[in-house]
Amino acid sequence: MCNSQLNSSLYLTSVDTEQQDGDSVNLGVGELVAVISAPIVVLSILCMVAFVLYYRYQLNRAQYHTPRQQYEQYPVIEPGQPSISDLIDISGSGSGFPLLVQRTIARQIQLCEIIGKGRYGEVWRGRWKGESVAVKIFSSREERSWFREVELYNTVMLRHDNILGFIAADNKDNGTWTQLWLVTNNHENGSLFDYLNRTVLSVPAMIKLAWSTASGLAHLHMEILGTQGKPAIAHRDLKSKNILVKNNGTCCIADLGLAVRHDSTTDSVDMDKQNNRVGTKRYMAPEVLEETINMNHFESFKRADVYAFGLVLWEIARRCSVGGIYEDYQLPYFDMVPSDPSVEEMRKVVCVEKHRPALPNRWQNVDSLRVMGRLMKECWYGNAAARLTALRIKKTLASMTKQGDLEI
Ligand SMILES: *[C@@H]1O[C@H](CO)[C@@H](O)[C@H](O)[C@H]1NC(C)=O
Ligand SMILES: *[C@@H]1O[C@H](CO)[C@@H](O)[C@H](O)[C@H]1NC(C)=O
Ligand SMILES: *[C@@H]1O[C@H](CO)[C@@H](O)[C@H](O)[C@H]1NC(C)=O
Ligand SMILES: CC(=O)N[C@H]1CO[C@H](CO)[C@@H](O)[C@@H]1O
Repeated sequence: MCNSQLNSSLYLTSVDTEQQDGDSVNLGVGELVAVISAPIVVLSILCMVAFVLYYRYQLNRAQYHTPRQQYEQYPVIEPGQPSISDLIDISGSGSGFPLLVQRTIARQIQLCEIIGKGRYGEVWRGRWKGESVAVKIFSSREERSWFREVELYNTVMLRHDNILGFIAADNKDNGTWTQLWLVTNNHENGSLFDYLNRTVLSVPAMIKLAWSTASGLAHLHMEILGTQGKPAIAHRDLKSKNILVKNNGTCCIADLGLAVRHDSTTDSVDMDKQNNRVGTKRYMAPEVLEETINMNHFESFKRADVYAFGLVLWEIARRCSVGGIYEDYQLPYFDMVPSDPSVEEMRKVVCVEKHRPALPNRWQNVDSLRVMGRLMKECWYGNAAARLTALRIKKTLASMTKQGDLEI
């Protein structure tokens, strides 16, 4: 009822007054034009800006996913679709999944808890569609390690029981910060280093750990020809912290951030010159400590791996209980160098004084431990060419599996 009081004459009067003044009427029209056209001009400019921005955004998106066509033939994962093992069957190649699939997986992962931390970055336990996965998040300093590891997994047929299973890699860039992810299988029992520290082994359990690790190393070192083949690869940072223990007591080798491949056609080593990382000093072979290793000769790197593997065998064998007797867990050279030793400290012990980890006397009285002792000594020779090959070690340990069970 508000309008019932409205006086129409009052309204008309005001209009009349305006019309009586000629100047003010002219001004009114000019203002009217300005008032109507200004928003239209502003609005159309806004529309044009919005259109240009949207177009550029679309263009960016397209570039981000390039080359798009290349991916289209691959399965893209929808919710409720295949599990990781299904995908492994689909990709079938033994190397990584298609890159877009990897990115899709990585972006669907929920991080749950941190399970490891180090110079390299952090390791998280994550979940992907109900499956437990491990997510290694590299520090930006370790970008080359991430790059190298992803490159190896994506180009080489590496799928093997005793090499950590690769699922996906992703680099998320939020403008100021690049997060580098490597998603792999998760093994609840953690690294061999942690496992040995808290577990005492039976003879068969010892052989299982040693044999499976040797099997992984032999697979890395071996060149396989053909379409499903792989070049020979040397690890260059083998140690108990880079080996994981699976649920059934076998091991798998992890961390290929320093690995090199052999190009057998040119007999060259594809060393990543931009990566400044070096192996772990405690596990460095004498020729690496003395810098006499021939970096152009691929065989040299395999021999340095075998030296480090010998040290791992020693760590494992100490934890093997026979008649209730075993040694406590220790890192190699624990009694000869400080923690976090320098290259110079290691060189003095390993090259100058020619020390090697001591073999406990009790090992002489048990067949399997005597064989283990002999194997590690043959991995430790100062003369790299005299060392055993990973395949030889694997075969010796495999033959022990049968005898080992009889012995206890
Ligand atoms: C990017 O991520 C880093 C680490 O998570 C964070 O500190 C930084 O604030 C983020 N920057 C932007 C622009 O979101
Ligand atoms: C351990 O599990 C793997 C599958 O994860 C299987 O292939 C292998 O045969 C098992 N090894 C032993 C000794 O049980
Ligand atoms: C073994 O584990 C204990 C407890 O976590 C730790 O204090 C010790 O340093 C570990 N041993 C070695 C050799 O690192
Ligand atoms: C080989 C081994 O010790 N596996 C163990 C890994 O951890 C799970 C859960 O803690 C145990 O059930 C397994 O026996």
